[in-house]
Formats: sequence, structure tokens, C-alpha cells
Amino acid sequence: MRTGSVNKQQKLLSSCSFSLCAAPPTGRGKKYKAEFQQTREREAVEQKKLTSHCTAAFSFEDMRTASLLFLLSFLLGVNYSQAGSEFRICAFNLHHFGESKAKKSDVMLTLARIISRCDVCLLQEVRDSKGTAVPQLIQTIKSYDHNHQYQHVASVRLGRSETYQEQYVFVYRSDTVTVTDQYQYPDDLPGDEDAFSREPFVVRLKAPRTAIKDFVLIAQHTTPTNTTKELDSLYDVLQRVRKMWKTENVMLLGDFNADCGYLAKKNRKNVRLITDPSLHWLVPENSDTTVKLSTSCSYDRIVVHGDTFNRAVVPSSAQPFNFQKEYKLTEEQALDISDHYPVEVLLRVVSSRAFPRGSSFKNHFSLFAFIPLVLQALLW
Ligand SMILES: [Ca+2]
Ligand SMILES: [Ca+2]
Repeated sequence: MRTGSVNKQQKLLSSCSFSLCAAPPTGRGKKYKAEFQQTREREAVEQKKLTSHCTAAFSFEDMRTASLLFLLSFLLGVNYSQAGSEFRICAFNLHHFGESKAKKSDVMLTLARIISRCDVCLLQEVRDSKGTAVPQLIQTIKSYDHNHQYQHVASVRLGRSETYQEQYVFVYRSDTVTVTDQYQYPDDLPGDEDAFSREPFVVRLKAPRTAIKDFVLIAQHTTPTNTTKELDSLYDVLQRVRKMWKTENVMLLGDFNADCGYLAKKNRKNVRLITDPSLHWLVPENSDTTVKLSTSCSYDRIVVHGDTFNRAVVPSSAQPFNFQKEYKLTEEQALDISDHYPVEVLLRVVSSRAFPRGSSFKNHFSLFAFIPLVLQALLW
């Protein structure tokens, strides 16, 4: 900082506190009155000049402080953005999601809060027979979160009986991830036809910010009474998808009913999805994915295939999201939302939001352009 410049400003600022009230003329004659009038006019002009100097001096100081604060917050903002970057994949059993839930605005708002935390969220137990509840939910999410664009892709209605059917729906942020392909498993494996009640729905995604970039999600909500069989058959679906799309990067997720009475410990050795060492079960065994206080079961799961995908996952990030605790709800209020907590996992992010793919040079350049400004501000 230049000393001369400081002295000049200090002098200018100290003059601002001067009193400008001159003593009135003591005489009572015409001459004195005229002199008094002239003095007042002169003082008014002087005061105007000084006020404008003071304003300029304060503006100058304020501007410099504001500029420094702006530059500091900009630089901190970039760092925060880099540190806070994450890519979240979720799976949520919405428990009979349809018209009646869509009518409850508080339930819809909480669902929007939960789902909009995720870059991709698999919804299960969607029982929207008239096809109105899902669009309504998407609209609520869009109104709730203006920072991202949301789209969704849904399976057909699935189930062995006409009276009970469910859909899988993937809600995703179209500004961070795109769906490049989708596949409805036809459940036609020779010798093992109709293995599933709700056949797996598969999407292929491209998420350039993540370490894995291109990967597949296989959605499954198992039938509680047939969990062991369906989980084992999920292994066949995995093999088909790997071969079909020539990729090793596959994640299987959903309400697997993979705990408590539905998956006995003694049967686990018969499930290839558990015994094959190339599969990594990410949600810890002792997690509780049930809302009810009286139950503690790890039903909802996230499983990744292959070491490459496993390395792209943020270690120990897979967990249930206890929205009851997070949003301070009673058990009854939480059960109105669902009887399950969502499960989620974070993927490593290789480029921050500050430098999205394809514009990194431009953004880096604009950051470098600030350096001379910072130096100039410090030299003032
Ligand atoms: Ca079937
Ligand atoms: Ca529980």
C-alpha cells in the first residue's frame, strides 16, 4: 500500500469531522447583515465541497473493502465448491406411492426434500395406477430445488397379478447425469423363466464429473417371501447386462429384503450375489433401513460389481438416510412418508462444479484473470 495515498486519505477523512458553523456577525447594521449573508453562502459552498470529498473518500474505502471481500469470497467459494462436490446415488422404497400420498402436500414436500438430495434416486413401490402421482412428485421436486434440472425414467408396471403392480422410477439431475440406455429384463432365462415378480429395470448412465463416468444401475425390489431365490437370480441379470453393454461397472440397488426373517443366514451361501468376491455389498450389515423403532433390519442395499467401481465410491459413504431424525419428525409422521429409509452412496468426483467438463479452460482462465485484480487491490 502506498504511504502517500494513505496520508492523503487520512487527512481528507479527518477533515470530515470539522465543525463548519462559523460565529455569526456581531453587528446589527446593513453592512453586518450583508457580511453575515456572504459568510453563510461561502460556508455552504465549502460544506458542499467537503461533503462531496467525504462521500468520495468513504466510497473509495468501501469500494476497496468490498472488492477485497468479493475476491476473497469468490476464492473461498471456489474452494468450498471443490470440497463440497459430491455425487449421490439413492434407492428409496416409497411404500405404496400413488394418488393418496400425492394428495398430502406435506408428504410430497418431504419426499421432494429427500429425493432432491440425490443426483440419481431409484424410487420403488410406485403404485401410480392413473399415472398422475409421479408427474406431481417430479413437479414438486422441480419447484423445491431450482438449483438443478430434474428428469425421470420409469419402467412399465410390473407384477405377477393384475391387482398388485409396481413401477421402478429413476429421478435424476439432468445437469449432472444423463441416461444413455435402458433395459427391462424380460425374465426369460432358459430353465429359470419367471424368476422375478418385479423384473429388474436397468439404466445406463453417463456422469462425467464422477470417477467412474459411465455405469449401469440395476433396480430390484424383491418379493419378501422369495428373497433368496430372487437375489440369486439377480446374478444372472448382472451377467447379461455385462455382456450386452460390454461393461464391468454395474451397481445393483433397491429394497432387497436382504435381512431379518426374509434372508436367513444359513441361505446366504446359496446366493451368488453374496458369494462372488467381485461384488461389494456397501451398506453395512448392522444398518437399520426400517422407520419403525420396533424393527432393525438392513433390507435396502447397494452392491457394486468390480474393483474399478468400488474404487470410485467414497469409502464408508453407503448408509441409510434417517429422514425422521434429520427433519425432526415423529415416528407417525415419518411412516406417512414411508416405512423405509432411503439408502445412499457417494461417488468420487474428479472435477468440481466450479469447473464443469468442457469449460475447464474457460473457467480456469477467468480465475487467473482475477490474480492481477487481487494484486492491484493489495497495492492500493
Ligand atoms: Ca417374472
Ligand atoms: Ca427401525
